[in-house]
Amino acid sequence: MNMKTRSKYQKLHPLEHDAVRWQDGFWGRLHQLCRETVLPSMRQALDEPENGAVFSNFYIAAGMRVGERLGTMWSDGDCYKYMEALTHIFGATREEAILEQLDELIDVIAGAQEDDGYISTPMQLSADKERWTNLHDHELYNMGHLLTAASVHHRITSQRNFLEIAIKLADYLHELFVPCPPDLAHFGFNPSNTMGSVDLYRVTGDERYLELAQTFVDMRGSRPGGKDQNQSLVSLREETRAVGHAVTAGYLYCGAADVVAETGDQELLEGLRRIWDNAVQSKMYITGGTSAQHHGASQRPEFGGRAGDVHEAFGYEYSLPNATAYNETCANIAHAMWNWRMLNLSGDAKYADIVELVIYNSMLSSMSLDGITFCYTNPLRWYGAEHPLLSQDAYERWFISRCYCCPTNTARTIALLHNWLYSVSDEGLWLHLYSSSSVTTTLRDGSVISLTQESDYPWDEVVRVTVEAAPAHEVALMLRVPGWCDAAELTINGQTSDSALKPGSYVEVNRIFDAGDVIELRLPLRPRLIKAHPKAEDIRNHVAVMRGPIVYCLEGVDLPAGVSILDVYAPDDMGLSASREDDLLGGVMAIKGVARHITERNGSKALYLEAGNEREENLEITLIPYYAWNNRGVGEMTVWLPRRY
Ligand code: FUB
Ligand code: ZN
Repeated sequence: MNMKTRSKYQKLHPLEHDAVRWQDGFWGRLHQLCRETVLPSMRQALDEPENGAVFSNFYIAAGMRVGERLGTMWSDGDCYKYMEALTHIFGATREEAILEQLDELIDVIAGAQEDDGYISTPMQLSADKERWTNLHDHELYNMGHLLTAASVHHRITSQRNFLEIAIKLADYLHELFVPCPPDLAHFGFNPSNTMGSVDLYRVTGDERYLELAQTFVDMRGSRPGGKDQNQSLVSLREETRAVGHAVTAGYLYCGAADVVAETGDQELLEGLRRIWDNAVQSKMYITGGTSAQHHGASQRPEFGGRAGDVHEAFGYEYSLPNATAYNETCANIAHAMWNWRMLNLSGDAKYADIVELVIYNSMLSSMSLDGITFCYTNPLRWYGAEHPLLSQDAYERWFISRCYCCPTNTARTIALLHNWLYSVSDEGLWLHLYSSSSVTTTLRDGSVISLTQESDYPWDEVVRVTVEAAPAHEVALMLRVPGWCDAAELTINGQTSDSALKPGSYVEVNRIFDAGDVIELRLPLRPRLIKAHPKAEDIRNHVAVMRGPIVYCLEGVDLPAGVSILDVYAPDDMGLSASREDDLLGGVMAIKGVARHITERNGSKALYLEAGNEREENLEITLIPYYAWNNRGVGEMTVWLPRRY
């Protein structure tokens, strides 16, 4: 076995799994919540018979319990994501009890695995189902998450118990898929299997698993009869658009980026870049959400529009409806995961901007502030108790659900986020995200650097980096200047740096550092009014408010009784200012300002009225971070406010 620490075609590389430790900051507090509340309560949910994901299936398949299959066909995959999250928490805490919980589950999973390596318990417990006959049985989704969870487990614990299960499974998959059976060409929905195969390749060094991952990528679009819904109509190498089911798309793009990192496949990378441009420039919500459609048709002019129906999917270019936005949490997280991979392939800060946008907004919005309940869709407007529910929408977040994919995805992303703060390259150490933490890592030349980062970002604008230990030679630190920040300032030991601080780039500080050196990056945070491309008709002539990476929203509960969000608009100057509210929503920076309130619509319920003659008055409003909405009961919410009534 030959654990790989470096992907040959990646510019930036991950740090050791234990290099970064959270301290008391925004993400440090969430990591603590994840450890103390989110995961223990999630374990209870995963033992609830009514939940969409359940551990009981493994016990039954292993012959350790008697009972019926419960949950969805993708239940196993969601259980593995929980185990992956727990493993990351073990990496941070080394708590024996976590290892024991994992070991117990791994023993059961080993017992559930078939002799030939196959494991997907919902299939194994369904006498009427046959392997590899229905895409929606989610076999590859379940297996892919196993491969990743086991690889992470081996990397962090050095144990082999989970890894052996993954190897046996991957050997089975290699034999089945690498010959490319034509009837399985488009098999794969939410294809975590490509990422999982590369993860296993990285911990074992076994080239067959990379070959398996390449096969999974190349299968798509390789035969007639593909569909946009699962990105099998056009091969990734020729693709120009982000289409179809947005989780399936995100996972596919992640897997392809992993293959590029190991093979340097430029044609595939070009495809991913084109898809990224299309997704980010015309199909992404301001929150980083990516799926505009619950159900619809794929827009594909080059096929005469006949690309088939889609659901839970990317929308048309510039079609970004608010109240009916789907924005599944898993899709948003997949988008962040893809951008994290593109960042490491290129070192381009535009990808880090999207990672940051998603994690603070359309990922965090999925979880209640107490870490116990979750949601699936993340719309940008809500009409309160009268909101017409579409598939998977809910009035309030829930503890269990018939589809439990999103909660475990959120938990594992919070649990692993310390891995996304930094990367190393031949040049030095890259700082992507800001939150109080400490890091000790080995640079590419074998020397060791230790830093602490102190910051109350995203509420506060100062990031203070103190060098704790550094090599006796020059080292480069690359600090990210976010794309939204046009007035960044940098000081080194109190002296203003004359380096260019271009928005959306990394500023390089290159010198021989001494212990005690302080680098201070100031990222001025002011409320910014954001407008959309004029083709985005749902939000044309609207504005949204952002401060740093945080998207704000207006909630009905913050309006005077009897005032509806529908009667509020944003005048040219709202006099917006931020204020720290320690008692609001767990402690947030709120934004206050003066909007206009239409006080009279002449009582008419008519769909159309002659414009004019509305009466209006000033209205003081308080905007809260979008991620914190729906924590104070069911009510109205909007991210976008019209410019004029
Ligand atoms: O496919 C299984 C789950 O249902 C996914 O995670 C969601 O995207 C939805 O398709
Ligand atoms: Zn989901």
